[in-house]
Amino acid sequence: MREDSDPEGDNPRPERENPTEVSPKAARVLRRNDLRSWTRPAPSLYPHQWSWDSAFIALGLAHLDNRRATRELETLFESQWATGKLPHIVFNPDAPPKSYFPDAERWSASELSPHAPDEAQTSGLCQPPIHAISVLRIWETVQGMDERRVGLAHAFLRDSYPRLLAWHLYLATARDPEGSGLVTIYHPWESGTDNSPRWDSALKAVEVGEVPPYTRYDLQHVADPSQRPTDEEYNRYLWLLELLKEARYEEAEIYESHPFLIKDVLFSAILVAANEALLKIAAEVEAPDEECELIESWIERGRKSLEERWDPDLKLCLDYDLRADSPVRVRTVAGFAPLVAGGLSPERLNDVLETLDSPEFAENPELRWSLPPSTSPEESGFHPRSYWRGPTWPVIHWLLWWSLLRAGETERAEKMRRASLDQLVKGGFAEYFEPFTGEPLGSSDQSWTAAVALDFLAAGSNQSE
Ligand code: 2M8
Repeated sequence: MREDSDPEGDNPRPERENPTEVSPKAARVLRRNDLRSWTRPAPSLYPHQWSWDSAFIALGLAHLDNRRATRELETLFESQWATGKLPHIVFNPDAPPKSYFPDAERWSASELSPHAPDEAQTSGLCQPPIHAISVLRIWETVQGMDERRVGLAHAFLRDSYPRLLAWHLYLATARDPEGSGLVTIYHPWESGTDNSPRWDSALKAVEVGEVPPYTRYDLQHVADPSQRPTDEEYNRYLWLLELLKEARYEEAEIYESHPFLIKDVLFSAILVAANEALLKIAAEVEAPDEECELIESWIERGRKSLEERWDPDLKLCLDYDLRADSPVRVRTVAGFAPLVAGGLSPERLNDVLETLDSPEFAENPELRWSLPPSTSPEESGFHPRSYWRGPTWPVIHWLLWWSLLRAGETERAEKMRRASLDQLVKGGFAEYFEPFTGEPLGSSDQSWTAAVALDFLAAGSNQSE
């Protein structure tokens, strides 16, 4: 029974955030994971720098220390590949041995690719492009502060702009050679929703060869292995990695031979939203007109192609498997991609909200909080405790909340913000939560959970709660 469903008003009110308690706790999590110029996603499970984690972390840090927030992203930008790619992991040379696998050695990115940076060891993949959204958030947060701080933030905006443009250009070209407006991913890890049932059929079709021996260290850090991907899934992840290495991370070669090529609608929608942010940054730094026109064309193309991936029966947007040449008919939060991309017709917005507010997602009567689980409980691949197969993820709530606000859906957005904070007040800053009980799962003290809590709270104080 949902704790916030109280039609008669007889039950005690659900817990509400108490900014004076939540905010210092969130700040403490970020401090604990802070390694001075970047932040570990979690103290032991994730000892390296992750790309989209750092983007979320920076937008939370912006409310604590704007300079530190800029540093978080600058550190990541220092490891940008010559192709423009922002790598999904930047390895920490001081991480304890045997703490995370696959490690830098297994990726061998700088040995295999002339495009990888020399100074840092990175993975060969990328993750969803939240970065421009985060850079813009940092800029917005300093507005009204003293001249010096605004000046420093503007310098950061100027330095970030070419980095972000190169990153988005890479995604619009190397990751979309068809010019379709949708980004192709090479691995479930690129989606950020690793073991989502979105990838089951494509992974199943991969013929797994000889994977060099390895030990999984992730299982040492969680209470129960069923919360993490299975060994079978890991074997496939590792096999795909071997294939990417064989192609020396060369995009054209990967496109030619790789068995896992998927047009990821959530990744693509985040890119559209990030391009909107980039356009605002371009205006602030007075970028040339041609660049602004290019960014505008990406936004238009992205929205158009997401509309083409809309499934009128499921009332969700679907990924497209290039190898199977078919849409992936699985109901997950990725289906809300058009809301994230924005610019929807009233009809499409209605459709998206109908699905969001249905028992398939946020209005499932069994849910502890009215928050969309990562996978619909009505899907056969749903699992309430297993990572991206069902648990709720605060960063996803942040993304949907922010998208609802942009769509002018302030009441719905506020409901989501409050429910997500309620969940955190009760369960702490966990990586993810069991959707029916609210039990915290995965790593505790997860940085991006703390970061989005800080942004949620800042939005609450703007409404003078
Ligand atoms: C998870 O992914 C890593 C692989 O990249 C893992 O499971 O080991 C995902 O939740 C991903 O979205 C996130 O960025 C990363 C670090 O929090 O963990």
